[in-house]
Amino acid sequence: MQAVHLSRRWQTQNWSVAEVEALFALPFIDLMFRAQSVHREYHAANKIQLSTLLSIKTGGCSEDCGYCPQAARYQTGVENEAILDVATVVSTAKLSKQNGASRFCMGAAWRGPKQRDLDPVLEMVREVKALGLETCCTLGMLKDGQAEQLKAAGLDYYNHNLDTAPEKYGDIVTTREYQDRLDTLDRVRGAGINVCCGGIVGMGESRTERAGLIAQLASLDPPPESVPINYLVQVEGTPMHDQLAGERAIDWTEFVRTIAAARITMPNSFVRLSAGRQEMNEATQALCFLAGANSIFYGEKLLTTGNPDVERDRALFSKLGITPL
Ligand code: SAM
Ligand code: DTB
Ligand code: SF4
Repeated sequence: MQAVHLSRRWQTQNWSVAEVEALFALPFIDLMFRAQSVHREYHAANKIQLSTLLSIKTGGCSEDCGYCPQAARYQTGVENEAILDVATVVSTAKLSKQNGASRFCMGAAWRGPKQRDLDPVLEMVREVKALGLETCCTLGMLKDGQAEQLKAAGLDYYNHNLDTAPEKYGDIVTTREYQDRLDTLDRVRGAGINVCCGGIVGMGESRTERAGLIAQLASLDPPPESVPINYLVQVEGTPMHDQLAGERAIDWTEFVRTIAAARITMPNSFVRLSAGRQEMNEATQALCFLAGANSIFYGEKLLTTGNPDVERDRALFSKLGITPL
């Protein structure tokens, strides 16, 4: 019962980087046990939430995020597409509901939306919500008043990631600051929208920097309701391509440890095993679930890159006795 008692106390604690690093330093089995103990206290042990992603505006982005296939400045082969029409988005959302998703996440390759961009998105949110799905958007930085408009349209979650530790951030993105991201998160929170905020593992960061990302996320007040942990999808043409090659490769245990650290430090949050599942074997995914991941992206595509198809995920869930939330 000691672990149960401690986890309650942790919930209200600000996590220092050193404290999160101490979690990473635990023997793997001890860390798994601790994460699973916290997980069972706060969540149904064998239930996983399913979100489906759709890119509603693809490519041609002005930003320089070093991991991103949609940045206009990198030659990645992603074809630019103007914003989808509302009917296409709604019919895709209907299909994902039929497949069992409970949340529909609409992503756009913008630095941030202009008002003329936001208007059709508001309509999409209204119509997707009317289908009985939870709604999520990821549109980049928000200006004053935009989060309120999204809330009024029925937006449940806004995704905006911190991506990495503050001290690593400048190596990955130069066209906006860490503080810009925190400001957008404040606007989302202030409008009463649930926050979905996480980061990427495998961009050449150190363990201290991985711990730094988790400490930042856990110290948001309150912590994000949803925490996507992405394993870098290496796309040719982006500066981060080959980041996981040779000496810089990170071991699968390190990714699982990051999930466990997120679970322990943010006990109430849904931790999403996000991008990178297609490159991951089933055993590693199962360990991520054991470490406390209780949400995935579901459907054969993320935004521009692949994700396991629905049949494969159904088979994995069946092997593990997991059911969708
Ligand atoms: N343009 C908006 C923005 O940047 O906030 C929304 C879309 S952006 C693609 C959403 C998030 O996807 C990024 O913040 C990043 O964490 C994640 N992402 C993008 N490319 C990725 C990749 N190659 N591997 C893993 N995650 C990635
Ligand atoms: C998040 O943290 N991961 C998703 C979602 N939020 C928008 C995006 C992953 C994108 C992977 C690369 C691609 O498909 O373009
Ligand atoms: Fe643009 Fe978002 Fe990609 Fe950055 S992550 S380049 S802002 S689409």
